[in-house]
Amino acid sequence: MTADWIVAIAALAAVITVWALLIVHRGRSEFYPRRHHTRTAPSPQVRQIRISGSYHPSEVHVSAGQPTRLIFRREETAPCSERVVFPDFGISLTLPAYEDVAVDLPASEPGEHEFMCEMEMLRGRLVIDRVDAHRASPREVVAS
Ligand SMILES: [Cu+2]
Repeated sequence: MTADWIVAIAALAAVITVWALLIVHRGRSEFYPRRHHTRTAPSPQVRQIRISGSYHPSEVHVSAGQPTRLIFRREETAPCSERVVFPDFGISLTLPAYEDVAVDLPASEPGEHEFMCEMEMLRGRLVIDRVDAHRASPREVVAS
């Protein structure tokens, strides 16, 4: 009678131990790849630029050290704005009218980069701010 109880409790303890080990193992294998994934593919900082006679806004600020996605939307059919060129990044893209076109730029050092139409009549400027300068902006202080 007593021996039966000891066997039953030992069996139960073994089942609980295996179950606990499985949960810990599953938790680990799910947790680590997810962290790794967010580190290799950080989400870009997104800015929208509307084109109608000129770039709106014509000056776009982003933070250094983070990839950037600029979404151009050409709200006109004037052929002048058909292409946007980023000479510093070696990018030249056709912008179909009334469509969103994403321009992905790598994480960069602080600095300024012009963008323009093919004939250089429309001009815009991408300003990459130092991260601490960006943090000190009034909007960020209010948000924190
Ligand atoms: Cu032009």
